[in-house]
Amino acid sequence: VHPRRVAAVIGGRQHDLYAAAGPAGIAPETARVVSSTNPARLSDVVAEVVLDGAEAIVAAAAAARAAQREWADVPAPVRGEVVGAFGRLVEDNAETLARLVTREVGKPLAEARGEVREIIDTCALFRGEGRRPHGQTVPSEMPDRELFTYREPLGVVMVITAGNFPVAVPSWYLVPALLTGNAVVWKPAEYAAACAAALMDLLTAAGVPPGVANLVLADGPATSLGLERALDAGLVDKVGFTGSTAVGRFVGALCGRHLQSPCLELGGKNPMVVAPDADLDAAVAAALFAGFGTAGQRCTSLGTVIAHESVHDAFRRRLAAAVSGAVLGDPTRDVLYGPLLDARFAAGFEDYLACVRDHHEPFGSTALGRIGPASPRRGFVGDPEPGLYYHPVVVDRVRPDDELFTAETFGPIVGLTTYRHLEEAVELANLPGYGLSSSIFTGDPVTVRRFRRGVRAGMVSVNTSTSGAEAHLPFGGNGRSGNGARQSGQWVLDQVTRWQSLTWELSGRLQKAQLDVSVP
Ligand code: UN1
Repeated sequence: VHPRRVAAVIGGRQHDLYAAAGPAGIAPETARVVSSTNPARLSDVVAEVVLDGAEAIVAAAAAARAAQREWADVPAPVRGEVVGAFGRLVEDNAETLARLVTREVGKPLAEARGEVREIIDTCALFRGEGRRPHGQTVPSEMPDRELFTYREPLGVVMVITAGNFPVAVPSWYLVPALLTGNAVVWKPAEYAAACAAALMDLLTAAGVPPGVANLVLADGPATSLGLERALDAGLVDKVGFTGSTAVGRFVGALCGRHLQSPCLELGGKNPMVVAPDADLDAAVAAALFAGFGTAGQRCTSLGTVIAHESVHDAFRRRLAAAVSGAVLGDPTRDVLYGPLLDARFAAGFEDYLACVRDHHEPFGSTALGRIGPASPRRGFVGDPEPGLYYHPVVVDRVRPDDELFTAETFGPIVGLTTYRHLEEAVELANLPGYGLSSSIFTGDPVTVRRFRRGVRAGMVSVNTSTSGAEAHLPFGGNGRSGNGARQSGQWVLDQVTRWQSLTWELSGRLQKAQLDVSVP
């Protein structure tokens, strides 16, 4: 299979390195080509990716600005039909798209299919929302006066996404932003560029006009410079960012200087509390999926299990058995997890393994580090050698001052610690400073309520996994996990629209609010 060449799409036209100068007048020498490879077989180049410089981001934002007004004038129900058509196209191409996700980022096929399903669900929701972006009628304090509210698009939304959910998470931003009449510039992760190009093709085929959706590929420094210039030039009205806390801080500061509040979806160190009355088998099944599914590379992945000391030993024993019995490997097969996303993520994960080697009590696996001929694993399917496969690790007795307790590791590693009283469990759950997802295993409603109210997480699960939120619930976090913005469902509308009020005087006189109010 020849690798696909992926280049920016600006104003509806492909910007290719070998074109003399791109459609946006971008000089070809500012671009360079990198490969996006299959993490399960590194010799398999999925895409050749043309990375542009900062000027491509500015050009894309300008193209979006030019196209947005006309798009906003398309009636909302008609924009809803475009979103509906996009959902149908995703459905018609679901298997191809899922296989591409698996090939490019190594996600097991079943999960990739689920990810594609999440786009279809999002489109189903927002297709209907095209007929429902309701404003309000508000009573006036004076006679013969009408008050209304309207939702208006923001203008240009810049979307910057990670590659662990290369198609679903971008659609959480793109679909509602487009539905409400915004134009978008999307900068996906370069190691997921083929997935991005496929999604972009489907948006175009669904009838999103040229310039209304633009795709740019750029590395971190070019993206931040381009974003800064586009903000300076007044070409971006909102930034949606999914990625690390460190980059989120940077994006937040940049937007703050332009008096903008971005939608930040950052990391997590998601806790699972196992109470004394917990169903331990259910808790182990959830810990296995949440901690090791997607190779621990979801922002909602389980970080630390906080088990009551009375159940710690039993839980530890069962989790160890479940982890060592898990089937890993080739993501096209029926496995718990496949390779890590990309070489950079593997290198980052190795750093955490180094601190496990030095300080901790690992168990649940026979080895630490990369799975390969020198470090084989029972229950591995496929050929481990050419892929970025890692042993699963559980580390017992993590303490609050351990790096592992606070850092988002983004790999197949789970910490275990104990508590005595629920207050202590809540404190440990909040201690790393994140606040994305959390879960508790108990049958006691009073315990659930106390945990829910005490934990900072935007998402709380009871008797189930920290990961795997449904696509129509508010998704997002606080603290190191984000700025309180919520995605998904109707809540995301507040991220992509602004409220406008209308005061309509019908009395023919000047009636002054607060001053001309007569209360009998
Ligand atoms: C992410 O990792 O950025 O709740 C999103 C979940 C998925 C989304 C994860 N629906 O685990």
